[in-house]
Amino acid sequence: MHVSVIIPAYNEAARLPSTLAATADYFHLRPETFEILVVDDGSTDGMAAVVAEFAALHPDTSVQCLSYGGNRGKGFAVRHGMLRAGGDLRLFCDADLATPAEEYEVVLTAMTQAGAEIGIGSRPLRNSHLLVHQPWVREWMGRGFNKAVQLLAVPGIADTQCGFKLFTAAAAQDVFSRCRIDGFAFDSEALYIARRLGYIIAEVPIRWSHKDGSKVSMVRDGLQMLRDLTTIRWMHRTLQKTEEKARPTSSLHPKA
Ligand SMILES: Nc1nc2c(ncn2[C@@H]2O[C@H](COP(=O)(O)OP(=O)(O)O)[C@@H](O)[C@H]2O)c(=O)[nH]1
Ligand SMILES: [Mg+2]
Repeated sequence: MHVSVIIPAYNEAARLPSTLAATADYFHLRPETFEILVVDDGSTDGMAAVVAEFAALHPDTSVQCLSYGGNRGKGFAVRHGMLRAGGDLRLFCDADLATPAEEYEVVLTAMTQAGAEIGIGSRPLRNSHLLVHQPWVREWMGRGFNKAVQLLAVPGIADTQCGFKLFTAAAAQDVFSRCRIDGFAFDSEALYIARRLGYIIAEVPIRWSHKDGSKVSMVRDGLQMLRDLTTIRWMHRTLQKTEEKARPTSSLHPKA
């Protein structure tokens, strides 16, 4: 089994060295082989050089920085990484490791038990462990956004926004090749498409700590997220009719 860890990153030169080290240390202890793909979302802080330096210092670790120039948004960055990754399993996680890399195993186990192709970290579940909360305004806005998500795109998922999601290769390919939202509402779009295609999603309680240094603007990004959310069902309205099929099989959970 080969795992791709995709880190969408915008001006994360300061946070990346410790994130890369923690991720590599964790995966070196696991039985899977792994690669780390940092997707440079148009950073201007010398981040690519930081990744190159890490790679040079750690020849035993496969670390690459994928760049395309320009700041396209987290959704674009995750999609770019997911579609270029080579892993049988593809994880995306935030550059600040608000969800520690160790939660990979928790999500994978839950996914396997549920027979799911997608496992998503979730903060508001009873067994989730929020070590450090977000500022209350942000937490409150997150809850409000989730109500809108439930209404407009994916009912029944308590937290679509956690930056820690694991996909089988087939699910990643199927879902992200259809995603179009470039901004922070991309998670809801991906889960909406996944449901339409019949994939099973396991929502998994994880450990999570708020990290300072968020670059999300509550007003500008929040409004854009709401706008994008309202387009999801319309944008993918033909999906069910033309492409819904029997639940796809995956290498992780072969049907036979
Ligand atoms: N703010 C921001 N983050 C981006 C962008 N593109 C990719 N990211 C990454 O998205 C992840 C989440 O960003 P962060 O600022 O920690 O958001 P928060 O924790 O939700 O407040 C990080 O890994 C960012 O580097 C972008 O255009 N803006
Ligand atoms: Mg963060």
